[in-house]
Amino acid sequence: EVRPDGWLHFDHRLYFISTTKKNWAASRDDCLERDADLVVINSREEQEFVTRQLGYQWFWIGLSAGDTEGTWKWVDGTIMTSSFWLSGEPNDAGGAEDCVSTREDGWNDAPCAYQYHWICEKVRSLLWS
Ligand code: 2F8
Ligand code: CA
Repeated sequence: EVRPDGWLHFDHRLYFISTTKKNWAASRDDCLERDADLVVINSREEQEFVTRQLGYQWFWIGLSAGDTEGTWKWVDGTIMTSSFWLSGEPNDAGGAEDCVSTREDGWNDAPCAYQYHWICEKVRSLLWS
C-alpha cells in the first residue's frame, strides 16, 4: 500500500524509502528530520516487507557497529536479535565496514561513508489511522 505522502504502511509502522543517496549519518539525519529514524528490523516479516520494495540496490538500515568489535546495535539502542546477513557477511572488508545496508536478498556491512539509498521508519500515529 503506497500512501500519497510516500510512506508505506506495515503493522502499525510507516516506512520511507529514499530515491536519492547519502552516507549513513546523513541518511539518519534525513530520517530524524522526518520525525522518524533509520529502520530497525525486528522480525523476518518486517525484513521481507521492507526488502520486497528494493531490488538489487543497497539501502542503509539503522544498524551499525557496537562499541565492542563484532557487536551491532540498532539506532533505538536495542541489541540485534534477528539478523539477515548475506552469505559471508559481515566481513568488515578492509577493516572499515561499520554500517549495515540491505537489498532484496539480505544485509551487508559496508563503509559508513558510502552513498546509498536509505529507509526510514516511524510508528504510525493512532490519530491519523
Ligand atoms: O563480496 C562481498 C563484498 O563486496 C564488496 O567488496 C568487494 C562490498 N564492499 C562495499 O560495498 C563497499 C563488501 O562489503 C562485501 O562484503
Ligand atoms: Ca561487507
